[in-house]
Amino acid sequence: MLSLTIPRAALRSATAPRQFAAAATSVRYSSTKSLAEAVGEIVPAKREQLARIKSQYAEAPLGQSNVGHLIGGMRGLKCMLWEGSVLDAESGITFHGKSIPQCQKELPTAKDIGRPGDEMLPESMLWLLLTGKVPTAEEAKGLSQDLMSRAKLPSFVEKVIDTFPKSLHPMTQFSAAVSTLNHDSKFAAAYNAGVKKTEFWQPTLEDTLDLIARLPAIAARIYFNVFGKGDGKQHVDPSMDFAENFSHMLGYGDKEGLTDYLRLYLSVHGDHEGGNVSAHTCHLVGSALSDPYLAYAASLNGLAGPLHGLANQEVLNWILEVQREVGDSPTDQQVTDALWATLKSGRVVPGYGHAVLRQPDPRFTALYGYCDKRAELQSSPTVKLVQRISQLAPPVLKEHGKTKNPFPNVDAASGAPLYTYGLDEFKFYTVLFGVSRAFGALPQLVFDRILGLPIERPKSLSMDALEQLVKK
Ligand code: FAM
Repeated sequence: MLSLTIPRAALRSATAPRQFAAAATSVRYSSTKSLAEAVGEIVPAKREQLARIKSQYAEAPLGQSNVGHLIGGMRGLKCMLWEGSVLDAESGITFHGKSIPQCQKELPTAKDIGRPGDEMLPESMLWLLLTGKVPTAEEAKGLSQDLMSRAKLPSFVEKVIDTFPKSLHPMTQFSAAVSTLNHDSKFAAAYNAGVKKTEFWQPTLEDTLDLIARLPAIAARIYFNVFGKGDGKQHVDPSMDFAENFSHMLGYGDKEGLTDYLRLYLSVHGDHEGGNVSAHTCHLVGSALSDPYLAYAASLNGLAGPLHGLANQEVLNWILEVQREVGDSPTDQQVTDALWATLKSGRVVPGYGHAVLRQPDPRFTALYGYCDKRAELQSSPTVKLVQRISQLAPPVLKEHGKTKNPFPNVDAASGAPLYTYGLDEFKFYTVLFGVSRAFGALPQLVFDRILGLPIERPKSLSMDALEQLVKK
């Protein structure tokens, strides 16, 4: 059992101790474990497993890489370690072996920690991703309160955000603000003070928790500055959970349906194995031992691309375009015509297709399921149109014949409930995805450092060098 001997203040100090002798978290609740203690418990087994794999299987082939991989975005190439989740083309995502419906059944919910709401807590998902174990309700609550105790932004970061022009895309503001938080990185301070490599994971975990805790305040400040909603102030109520506080900061605290939706949204968007652009970027940049703030800011820049996270903004834009064209009660033919018009104009249908999945995305199914449970969403024309398109688009995309997966992905469903609840500034939607992706990308940085994974450095070739090689 690890003892909690390092005060948080010492971790903040630029002269961090040479050794992180203990997992560090000052917040402890009754007799439950802190997350740092729970992670500390799995460290020896994880290291043993890697040592075993290395000694027994280092030369075992994982399939061949070929020229198609090199010029085709490395699709399907098995070349990354990622602990939190694995994505199967047919059955979708599992988090340490648990599907989304299993997580919905097993992970502590808002109600389990005494808050109004039925959805699993993103805090519970974070615990699962970092430890492989389902937390007890007390552990989930303890983690929630720990995060709330770390949520305050340094005032200089608020000032930096306030200097951004309103016209600067919220994702650019978000990534820039996250970068500035590295001023207080405990990992960077500990590294500079000479902490041992085997102990890198501890200040990385501290930064991970600090960063996740502060993302809502950054997002809410940007939301207030750009769209004038919420109050931009950081009122954190320690009795509330992460999503509830976030919802209040954004100005939607009175909307229980939106708050509960945010819990589900943040939980299912967190981790989607390692190869997607945002997750991979965090791991890549972190492999240079850049601190978690720098690694995650880079990740957000990848998430801001329209083929990745920005697709949720694109979807809503496009849905409203279609809605304007076909009205609130369209015929199937009108919707099908609108889909063909998009494809014939050379655009992609946003929210459809996936680089790995070959079935409807289980994240889509979970968010769609939420709409089915709430009367206010069932009656929304925007939600109805999203549901209609999810039935009509797959045959159109199959007939179009290009995409390998004609089914909806998570972004097809995520925006319409937000829109219906009044969070209708869809330029902000990818920021919500960005708050969530931290729950998956940052835990892997902790694993990277538990395992002492090396700097990432694959081999590239010029076309001339490639031709010389294959013609030999
Ligand atoms: N509409 C029209 N064409 C599509 C399409 C779509 N939704 N999805 C794929 N295609 C096309 C694709 O552009 C490509 O055409 P070219 O050969 O002319 O380049 C062809 O079908 C083969 O692509 P693929 O192998 O099926 O997909 P990729 O693995 O290359 O790309 C996606 C995967 C997700 C980038 C792609 O399906 C797409 O652009 N979808 C729309 C944007 C979107 O929803 N992105 C969000 C993905 C989401 F899961 C996330 O990351 N948040």
